Amino acid sequence: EAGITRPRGYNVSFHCNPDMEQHHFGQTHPMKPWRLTLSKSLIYSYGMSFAMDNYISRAATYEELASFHSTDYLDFLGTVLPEPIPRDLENQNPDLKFNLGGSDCPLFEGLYDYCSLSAGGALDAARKITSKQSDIAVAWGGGLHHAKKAEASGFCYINDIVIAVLELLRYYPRVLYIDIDVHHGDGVEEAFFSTDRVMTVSFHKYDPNNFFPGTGALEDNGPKSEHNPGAHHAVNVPLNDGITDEQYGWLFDKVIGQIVDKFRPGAIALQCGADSLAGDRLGRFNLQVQGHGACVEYCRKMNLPLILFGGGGYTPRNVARAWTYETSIAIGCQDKLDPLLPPHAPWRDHFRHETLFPTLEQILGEPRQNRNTQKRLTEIVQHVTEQLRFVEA
Ligand code: TV7
Ligand code: CA
Ligand code: ZN
Repeated sequence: EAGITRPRGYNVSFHCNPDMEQHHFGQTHPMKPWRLTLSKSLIYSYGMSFAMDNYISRAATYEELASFHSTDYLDFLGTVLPEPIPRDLENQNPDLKFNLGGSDCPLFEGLYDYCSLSAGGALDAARKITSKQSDIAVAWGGGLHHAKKAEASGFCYINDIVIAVLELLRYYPRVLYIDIDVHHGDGVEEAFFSTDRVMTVSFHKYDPNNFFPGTGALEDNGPKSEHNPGAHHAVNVPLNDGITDEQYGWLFDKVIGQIVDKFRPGAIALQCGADSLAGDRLGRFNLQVQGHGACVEYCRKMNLPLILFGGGGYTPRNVARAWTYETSIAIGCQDKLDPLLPPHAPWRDHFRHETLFPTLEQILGEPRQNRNTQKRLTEIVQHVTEQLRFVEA
């Protein structure tokens, strides 16, 4: 069988920086930057680096970070010292400056470097797209969708997505942002609340009282104040526990299909948070690697410039599976991958306790009870159809 070859006239770039992956949020914190190392070694073991342009991303500059974030916040982020002793686990002190230093957004060694490397990768990806050197640019170290202009939130300090989309907006009249992380993409939605040049779409688990961040109801479509061009340009797809590949794929087709037809974006930014997979430590859905990857395949088939961002994902071996599979979709070699993980690889230990012969696509974990009815999913699609009547083509 032929190996993985590079299709002519079609370029995928891969942006990462090993320095980013060395950082630690703390022993018990669910966010593990080394999942990026695990993903990358799996991607490389399949030989995919030969079919992509590989770049070590640089750190974003202060000025680049300031394209979205306030200088007060950046100055504090750049000078604040790591906390010597991790505080109480449930510490959500309301006095925290910029929401920094609680248990969700701890102050750790090298925090500013971690943040600027994440944003640097996203920005490098955006520039490869705008210079037309890449058709698809992959930045698994980005996707930190909760960060606000002057506030850290939900493991996110710098919103690399907003910074990258702002770069895309210098070249494209309209950009479509899609978010398949299990959490609501609130930071990106809010950043573009008052423009009709970005449409944001988030699929997420929604339970205002029991699931972070509690926003993203079906009816929340951007402030409907008078003369706000951004009204109707936020789409929310609130879901319940246990959604399956079949249902999610159906919804994704219906929702994104209509939006692309109406909004006609010049580029797509896709946040591929892997916490929407079954078996995720924080997630609630039943998506398999195939169902999660089908969203990437759907976007690739639109034949528009595309950036793939990472995001959440708290069961590292499943994150590595999904992002490896999705990198192969970007390249277009998904049908050539050996379903069995390559043996004797250094990362193999992480999969060992599952089964003797772990595969790329089969993830382990008890499926959750599916609490999504077809009736509700149809309602969601109808709401989006009605919402799009207010959007000008
Ligand atoms: C993009 N869920 C980020 C998702 C951010 C989710 C939350 C935790 C959590 C934090 C820990 C920890 C945890 C097992 C899970 C209201 C609280 C409840 C902290 C204990 N274990 C993304 C953010 C979310 C930190 N936060 O979308 C240290 O779970 O629900 C909350 C807030 C207060 C704080 N406590 C949780 O995927 C990247 N945090 C263990 C140690
Ligand atoms: Ca989401
Ligand atoms: Zn998430």
